[in-house]
Amino acid sequence: MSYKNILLEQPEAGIYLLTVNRPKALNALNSATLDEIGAAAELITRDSTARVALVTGTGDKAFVAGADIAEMQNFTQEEGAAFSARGSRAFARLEAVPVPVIALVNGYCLGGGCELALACDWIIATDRAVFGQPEVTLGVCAGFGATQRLPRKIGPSRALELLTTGRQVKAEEALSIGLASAVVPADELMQKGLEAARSVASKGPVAVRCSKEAVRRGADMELAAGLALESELFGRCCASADQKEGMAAFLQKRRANFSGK
Ligand code: DAK
Repeated sequence: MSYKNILLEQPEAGIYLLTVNRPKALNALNSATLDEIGAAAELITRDSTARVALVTGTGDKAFVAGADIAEMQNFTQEEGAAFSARGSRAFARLEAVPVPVIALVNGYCLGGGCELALACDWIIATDRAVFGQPEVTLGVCAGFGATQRLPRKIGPSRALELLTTGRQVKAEEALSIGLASAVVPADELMQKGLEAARSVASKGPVAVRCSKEAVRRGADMELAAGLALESELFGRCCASADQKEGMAAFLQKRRANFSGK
């Protein structure tokens, strides 16, 4: 598939970089962009050599300023529901990517943009980042997952406050409420993102994938079932060449050379 609204690159082996690329509309998400994000997520999922992915937006003004208001303006009920389902499908595909996906948030991260970041595994923001769910200002509720993912991330009270006031949250507050995992100077975002990506990519690939599977699937389970899942995945790691190599390397006081098998 060729992309018109996103860029999909591999800056280094095993590291994908997905950039939403509609700078004239502050990278707003229209239907085509949502489909392309979903397709890119599928491609990364199918690539057994993928180790980690970064998601960002073109320019230093916005990560993504929301769903495309121009496209949504005259939606009927059916069209609105279909658009919401389209975004949810794309973000579910992103969330299901089996390797860690890190959002690099540069500037405005509003509405559907915040929902895109929430579908990633963690968020690195610049000190100029601004988060928010301003949908109610436009007369709609969130439609790409924020009513579900935001409360799971920052708790129902804080989520409802943001979802019903549309209040914007600056980077430091995003960090303090656990929405962002780190805040970095604006000109260091890509460097810090790549450092995080390299750190993930250097670890045992089977173990990294099992860690994500345990956390993601476990989030919807009762504790006992989640712990059983973890045990099963730990066993899977022990059947891997990566585990033999990682532990041999430790005992031989050398760096592990993982095969991802
Ligand atoms: N959609 C389309 N175009 C956008 C946009 C957006 N979300 N945000 C910005 N733009 C466009 C502007 O229209 C402008 O275009 P031109 O006039 O140059 O052609 C260009 O980007 C630059 O924006 P500004 O001139 O406004 O730039 P400023 O620096 O003055 O302001 C801003 C930046 C981010 C504060 C402002 O652009 C802004 O407030 N943007 C809208 C932010 C927002 O409300 N985002 C949430 C969108 S609603 C659902 C499905 C989905 C959703 C909800 C329900 N269902 C089906 C139920 C999701 C909804 C949303 O995400």
